[in-house]
Amino acid sequence: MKSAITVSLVPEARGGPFVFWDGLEAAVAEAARLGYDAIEIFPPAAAALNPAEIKALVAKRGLAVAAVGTGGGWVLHKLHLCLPDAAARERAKEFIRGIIDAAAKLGAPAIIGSMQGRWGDPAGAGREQAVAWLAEALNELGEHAAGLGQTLLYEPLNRYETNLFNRIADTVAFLRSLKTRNVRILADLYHMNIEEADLAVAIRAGRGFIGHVHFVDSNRLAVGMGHTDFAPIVAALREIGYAGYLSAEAVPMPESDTCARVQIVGIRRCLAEGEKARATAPSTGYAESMKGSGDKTANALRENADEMLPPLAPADAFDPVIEAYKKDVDRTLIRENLKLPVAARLERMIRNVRAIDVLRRNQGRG
Ligand code: LER
Ligand code: MN
Repeated sequence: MKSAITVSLVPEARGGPFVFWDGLEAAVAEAARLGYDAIEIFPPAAAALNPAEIKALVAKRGLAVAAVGTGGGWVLHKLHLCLPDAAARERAKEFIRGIIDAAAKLGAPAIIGSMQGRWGDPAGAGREQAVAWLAEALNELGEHAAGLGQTLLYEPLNRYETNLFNRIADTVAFLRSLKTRNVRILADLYHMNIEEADLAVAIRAGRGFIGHVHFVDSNRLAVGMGHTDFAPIVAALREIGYAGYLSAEAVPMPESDTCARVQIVGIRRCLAEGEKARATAPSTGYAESMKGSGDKTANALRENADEMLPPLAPADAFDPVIEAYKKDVDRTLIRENLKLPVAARLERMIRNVRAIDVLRRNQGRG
């Protein structure tokens, strides 16, 4: 499984669950620096994406594009696939089609989340009619994506965001009823935490259908900041052979940088601990710090994130030669070193620098 992190290019969506907000270039640089595999983009529209530029930008940092959201059509234009007006539904499809095209050029699938809409709202169709419209749209758009060599992602949302499909098992049954075989499920752990009785059971029910995962804690914060038990979830994903992205569609608390750092540590630990390991999402100290409030909470979390992560390279440090060199390096010593607390690592480093200094001086004498 691979890691991804979200970047929103839609200022109007502020407050939404996207980690980075300061443009693609900054997001890609920071994601690469932290060791993510990919970014997931939330654009205002297809026209805001320049596939050639984005491809070059991510390739330069060794990243990929995991997926592209279509929710800008809802946030900015109040479009969705179950609107009673046929012309408005057509505009919604057109909006999504544009993003499918741009995403395909980036080697990524498009996501239908909030653009699925809901029934009965306002003075809209009944459930049966709305589901028929949704099915028609997914058949059309799913086949359009297939023609470009991409799947289309459909995301069941929680009951406060849609009244169409809220649970994985119901979504599987719905997708089985479609003519297209090209629509996959986006399993968002935040929505699932609200709707499913057991997240691991729900994931198993999605076998063969899950194509993307929004991997966040119970409160939609970074992994380790809530109370989700990640071990059975990761075990279930492994069991169904899921090899896609675990994408951070998280609320950037206490701010983007700390959220991104806590999340990557969380993903690594979840994946490293394996199936048999106890259900330990990383302890960020967040739960304890919640006994305090405001700045105290945020500061405790920042400090913990610093403790948890190995020191970071400077932002401009990506160098393909170094990356190639690193592939041949024995990492055992580095890993052992990283297990030590920061102070002990610093002490070792000072000792080594002193030893090198002595060697140099002795060389000078010889
Ligand atoms: C989109 O991925 C999502 O999860 C929704 O909650 C956005 O409204
Ligand atoms: Mn989501």
